[in-house]
Amino acid sequence: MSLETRRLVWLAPLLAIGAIAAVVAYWGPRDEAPAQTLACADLQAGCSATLDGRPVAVGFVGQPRVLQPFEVWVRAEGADRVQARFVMEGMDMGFNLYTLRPDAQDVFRARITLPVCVSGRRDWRMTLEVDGRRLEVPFVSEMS
Ligand SMILES: [Cu+2]
Repeated sequence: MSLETRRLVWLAPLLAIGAIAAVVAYWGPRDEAPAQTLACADLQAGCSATLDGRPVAVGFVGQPRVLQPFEVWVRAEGADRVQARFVMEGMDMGFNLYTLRPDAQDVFRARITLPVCVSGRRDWRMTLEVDGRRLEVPFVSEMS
């Protein structure tokens, strides 16, 4: 093996690793912007926040009661995509992701059914995603 070939033998895997690392860095998970939290005392009345300079209002129709559908509405003028995810801190509650659809008045709505918590916890967090911007809305579900 010539010196040149030996150098290539060493270099090729390094280049390959470098290329893979670059692809992972480019396509891999992005650091999401820190989510904003909206503490809403009365979600039946609705609350509003400013998300990335745009006003967003959110509320519930009906009480969030486990296994009984209630509605989430979001007003976010000009929004294309509104999704809501329901999680419990430190507990896997399954995949509770809903896409809200705009009604005739451009209010985004979805009917939600929360699963039963095996620990009997009622502290939920709704993560609203409005065009990729996240708004965390903690709430407590009603006793069923
Ligand atoms: Cu739970």
